[in-house]
Amino acid sequence: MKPYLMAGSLALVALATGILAAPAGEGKSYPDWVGPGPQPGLPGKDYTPVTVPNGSALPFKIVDGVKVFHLVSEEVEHEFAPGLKAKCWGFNGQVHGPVIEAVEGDWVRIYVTNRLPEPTAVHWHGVFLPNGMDGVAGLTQKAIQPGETFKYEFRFRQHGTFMYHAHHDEMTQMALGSMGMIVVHPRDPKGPKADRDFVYMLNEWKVKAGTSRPDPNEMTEFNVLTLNARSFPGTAPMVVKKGDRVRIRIGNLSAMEHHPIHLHGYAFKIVATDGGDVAESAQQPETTVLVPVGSTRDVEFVADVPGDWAIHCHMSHHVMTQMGHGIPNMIGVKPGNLDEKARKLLPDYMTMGQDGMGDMGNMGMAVPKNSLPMVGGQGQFDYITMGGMFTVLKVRENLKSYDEDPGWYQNPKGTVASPASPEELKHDLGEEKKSEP
Ligand SMILES: [Cu+2]
Repeated sequence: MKPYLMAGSLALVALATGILAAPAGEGKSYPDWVGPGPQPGLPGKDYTPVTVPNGSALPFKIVDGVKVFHLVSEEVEHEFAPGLKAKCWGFNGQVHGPVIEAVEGDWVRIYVTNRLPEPTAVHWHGVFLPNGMDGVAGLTQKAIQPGETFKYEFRFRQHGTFMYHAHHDEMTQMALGSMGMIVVHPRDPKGPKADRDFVYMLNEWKVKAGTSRPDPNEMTEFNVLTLNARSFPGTAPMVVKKGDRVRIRIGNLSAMEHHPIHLHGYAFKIVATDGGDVAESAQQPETTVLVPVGSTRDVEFVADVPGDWAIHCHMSHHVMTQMGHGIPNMIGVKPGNLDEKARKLLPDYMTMGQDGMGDMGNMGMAVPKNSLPMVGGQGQFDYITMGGMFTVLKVRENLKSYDEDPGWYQNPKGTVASPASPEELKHDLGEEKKSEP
């Protein structure tokens, strides 16, 4: 008997005798999850397919009613943002791997080919499955040797947002990017359907400026913080129409840190975790969702206010990039003509920090080859002094296509913060215009 059938038969017996409860919040059991059967999720798909900014969903074939996927674990030359590339470990030529998308009830067969220089295994994080399909090398299966292809098969008997990741030499393989997201749409959806369904994986890396291999030994000083393995200004915006119901699914497989992801201009509700749906009565309104390491969070809101709304990790060092670390603190230092003198020897020299660090992004100073400046990218009004885990939610009233970046938001007249006039200062604050200092 195949191991999964054996495990499944035990589960059947357990279900019949009431030992094994149905998954919390599901309200029903799936006694048919032990083997291939009818595929209720396959025909009419009453769901909005996922949108993966800077990524994609994994194509599949249907063979005898089974959704067949193929993941290839391999080294990939990956670009974090224009200017910084590194040799990472991903799947199917991408970092991170493509999103596995299915419908609750689908029977899936996932082949995993190992093209890494060392053994691996793939774990399906959060998914209820037979023990032998859990993907923990050594514990539940033999490791997949370089050149080998293993077969995993199980039925998705839950819906939700899950993850997959290497579960062998985890510290190295995950630090190099061996991970991806899994989205299982409900078979019987309840509540309003999302018009836009975005998926993000959060991660943190140590890539020393000027090098091209992420360092898996790092425990504290991560200097490349990513949304779907991209760092702003390398992150694609989320484009939505005014009035869209937006779902954002966020997973975190960073080595060490949790990320509080903050959305401007809106409050959302946390509707699900990788443990299941959150009961409506327990959905608190929030503007920031903390996504702990090894967890997913789904948030939902209706995008009813047009604009270019920032969404970013609220840890201020997580919206920095490589050059924001290990530099001397020069705030308050009066450099006098030091720069002028130094430039005679080093034409690009510039003392950092007389005005904070905001001058580091656009100063045009030579940064080491293959590295990113400390922060940012050009915005509509000025330089944006955030990088790393930062992107923009673009909400538009008139939108031709979700696939096109609609450009910067054209604010209605009189709705942009601007310099105060002498008349306004006098009228509201009683201040006379002072002469320049
Ligand atoms: Cu963070």
